[in-house]
Amino acid sequence: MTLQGKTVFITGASAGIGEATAYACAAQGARLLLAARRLDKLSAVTEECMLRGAEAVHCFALDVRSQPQVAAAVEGLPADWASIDILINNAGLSRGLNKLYEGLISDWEEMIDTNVKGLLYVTRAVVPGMVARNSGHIVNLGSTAGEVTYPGGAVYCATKAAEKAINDGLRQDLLGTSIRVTSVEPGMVETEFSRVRFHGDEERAAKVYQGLTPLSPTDVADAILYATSAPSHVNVAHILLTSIHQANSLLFHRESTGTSGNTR
Ligand code: NDP
Ligand code: 8X3
Repeated sequence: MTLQGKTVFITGASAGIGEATAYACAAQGARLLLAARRLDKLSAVTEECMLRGAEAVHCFALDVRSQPQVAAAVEGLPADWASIDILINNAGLSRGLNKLYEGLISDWEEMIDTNVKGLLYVTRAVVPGMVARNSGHIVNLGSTAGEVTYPGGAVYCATKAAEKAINDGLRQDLLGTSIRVTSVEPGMVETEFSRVRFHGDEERAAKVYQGLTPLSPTDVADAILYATSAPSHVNVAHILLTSIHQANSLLFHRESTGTSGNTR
């Protein structure tokens, strides 16, 4: 199966994994609905998607933390964009790496509101249409962080453990329909993720990837395409992928120092 002519809705398409996934879908001739808060970045991604072969692109500013905004955006889609074939719930972030008892409450709120509640709001707005058409695929972005908790990451890890539970619960609730549900769970991917986590501290963010080869956003887009292009009777439930320099969310190997451990 290819994505030719399919309508694919990607949240968090202005950067990183969402952006790379938009390009991968564009190369297959998909119709792309792209959303994020930064419209200037989305406009640039839109242009690039058209150059790479997208059939059409409709982009719009969206903050997934606002349920009324999410509901209005999905309800207000132009008629020729209303039938979403694939939803990629990618918008998400981490904030801080503090010990739990020293964590910033505002960081916790932002992660939970985006990664858990935002994912739920978008799912709730889009999936009823899929059920009515008995057709669709939801891909959720999880993480190795949802498998194994690491120090300083309790709340981020909890949001990704929640993603896993929501992913599996949704698949159970859709049993008997033709709708598929997949969780893609990468280890470290070099994107804006660490810059966002450390509130713009570029130096600290760069250290996360020093001396090892992280996954690229394109590696993750490839995993998403694997799941979405499987035959229609195949539901890929989970894909967990890491770079060769990572065993799980607690264990990395830094070639520069020849050491392995949790040195995030
Ligand atoms: P980036 O920071 O590069 O991209 C995050 C995207 O999410 C941006 O497009 C951002 O757009 C969007 N976003 C953030 N908050 C909101 C919001 N409230 N409403 C709408 N869009 C929002 O990070 P990644 O590409 O790395 O992360 C994408 C997903 O992958 C996340 O769910 C992350 O948890 C997950 N992940 C990342 C890993 C990594 O190591 N990088 C590993 C495993 C999973 P904008 O700011 O314009 O709104
Ligand atoms: C992002 C990967 O290990 O930095 O989910 O939390 S990690």
